[in-house]
Amino acid sequence: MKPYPPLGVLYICSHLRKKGFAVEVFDSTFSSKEDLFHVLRQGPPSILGVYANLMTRSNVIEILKEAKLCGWQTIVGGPEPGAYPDEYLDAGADIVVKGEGELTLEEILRARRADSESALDAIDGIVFRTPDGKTVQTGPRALIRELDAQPWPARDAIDTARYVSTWRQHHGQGSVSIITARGCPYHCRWCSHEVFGKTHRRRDPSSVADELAWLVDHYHPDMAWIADDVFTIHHGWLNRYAAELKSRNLRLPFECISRADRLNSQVADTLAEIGCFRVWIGSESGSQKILDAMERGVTVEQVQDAVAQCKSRGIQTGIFLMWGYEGEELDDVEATIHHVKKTNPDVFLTTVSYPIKGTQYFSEVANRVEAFRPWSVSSDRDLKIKGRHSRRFYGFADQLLKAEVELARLSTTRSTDASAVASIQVKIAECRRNLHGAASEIEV
Ligand code: B12
Repeated sequence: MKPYPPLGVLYICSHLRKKGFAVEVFDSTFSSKEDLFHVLRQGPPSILGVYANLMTRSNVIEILKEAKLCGWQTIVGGPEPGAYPDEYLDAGADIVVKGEGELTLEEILRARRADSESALDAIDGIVFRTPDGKTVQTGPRALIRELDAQPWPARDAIDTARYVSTWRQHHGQGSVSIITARGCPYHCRWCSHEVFGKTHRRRDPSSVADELAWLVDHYHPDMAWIADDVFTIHHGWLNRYAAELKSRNLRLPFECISRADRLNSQVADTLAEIGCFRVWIGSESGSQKILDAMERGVTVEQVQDAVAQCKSRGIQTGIFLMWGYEGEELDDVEATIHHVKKTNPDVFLTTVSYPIKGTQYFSEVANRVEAFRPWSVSSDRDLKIKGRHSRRFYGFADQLLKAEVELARLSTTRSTDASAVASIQVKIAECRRNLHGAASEIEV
């Protein structure tokens, strides 16, 4: 119940509409697969584009199958299909789009309009099969040169107001989302760069401020989420954006994601000034050895400092942590626990690392990766990495982390209840025993 509109699809929609194509968006957030199938069956069949990421794979495959049965031509895009083109073609996609979708789809639709089958060869950024079953992958799609020349996402193509009201109904505050940039130039080995590569393009700060003002006028939100990979990456841009907001007297509370090395006291001041109430930071591990193995490009101390800078300005902090990266052993788990206690963010979220196809991490563990279930009904999250600690081990690590942080927080409150402390201490001892006991369990 914290839904956000699919901005990538809405960007494609506004682009194609501007170029004169008739586009409708079926938004699955407030709908069901049956509703979609009803639309597909009703027809008349035309061209269906489907967004896929690693979590939506099995649903997308069902949709492709149904669409083919009803006579639709199918195109699939988003961050996952480019990493598995053959599998998506086998599953019923006529064309897999790699990278940004706007220009590629425009060219595909033009070719379809001209009924020119052979023209597909000349379209960059796609994978398709010839009538004799040969897979063809065309050249790489160049990135859109000027983001500011693109229309804003077609929020009118879906029921955007319902997203805001759903937020308000469940959390007391209505939220909208907005993107100020595309792509992340950093090299973290586990991160998927399938769509934008390791590039970074920013929008003009005045255009972003205009879009935010428009969102406020149209949807009356109480807050916003900036869905960039690293919102504070460019400090000069941030200052210009802050000036644009000030000149419009616009201050909508927002949350965003950043990197510890792109946050400092001045950035934290600016964030607080323009309404940032929460920053999410990828912390990943409290062990420098593991951060270096990830090529994260950040130190443990930078994370601690960035969280402190934000907290001292009243900005809440959330950190992401990852268990089970290559080389992580008991000492590293303990280092992470120590780090989270010392950093004391408002929220911390943990995941057991999983190799996303197309990343350096995936290549590194590829010869040890095994799927539990067939590709079409699983995701890269389900991949087993042979030789790594067991799922149970990471479960105990998680329990220990939570118990240790709870104790650390209890000790800082004035009226500490001695019996509560004693019971957490017992729990910590048990978690640590379990963790050490499971240290020899290896995924086989
Ligand atoms: C915002 C976001 C979220 C939000 C999504 C809310 C929303 N509805 O927008 C939340 C927090 C919910 C989320 C969750 C998850 N996310 Co996320 N998320 C992002 C993020 C930061 C921005 C997405 C975005 O708006 N991008 C901007 C638009 C313009 O780009 P785009 O969506 O990719 O669209 C372009 C192309 O892909 C293409 N395209 C898109 N759709 C289509 C359709 C067709 C037919 C065609 C031809 C082309 C096409 O054209 C678009 C315009 O150029 C991306 C990273 C990123 N910067 O993209 C990660 C990202 C998409 N997330 C990712 C992951 C792994 C997840 C989770 C699995 C995390 C988890 N462990 O739970 C979950 C999955 C949730 C789910 N069920 O889908 C990965 C996906 C990797 C992969 N290979 O699939 C990404 C790429 C991050 C990363 N670098 O690893 N995420």
